[in-house]
Amino acid sequence: MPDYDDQNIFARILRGEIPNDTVAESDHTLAFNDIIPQAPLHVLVIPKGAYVDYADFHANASDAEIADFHRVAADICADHGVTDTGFRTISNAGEHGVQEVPHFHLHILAGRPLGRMLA
Ligand code: D5M
Repeated sequence: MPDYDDQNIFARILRGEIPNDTVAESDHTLAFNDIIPQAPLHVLVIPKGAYVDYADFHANASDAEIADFHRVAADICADHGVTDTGFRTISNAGEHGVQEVPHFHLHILAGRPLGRMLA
């Protein structure tokens, strides 16, 4: 796994160097609208800590950070009323997962039929 790059765009958002469209914030977690939305609801949930990807976060974050992260993500789904109609969560990781921003994030997509993900 590569070292954490503290110049990645989500690190810069967390430092307040560039703006974001915040959806939710808690002690350990920030959620904001994706700048290139792929669905009517497209939120990115990120930990405030410096974790490269899904594996790094779940191996090295505290239980409090992990619980907080998933609580924020689940609350966003509930608050936007998509738990009945359905939604998709995705975390791209590494080269094969085609992760562009090397700060762990979860995509929440909802608001339209999303189709089958796997061909
Ligand atoms: O997806 C990275 C995602 O990050 C992609 O959907 C665009 C989004 N992005 C990039 N820059 C911004 C800013 N500044 N605000 C909001 N969203 C942004 P990945 O899973 O890494 O391929």
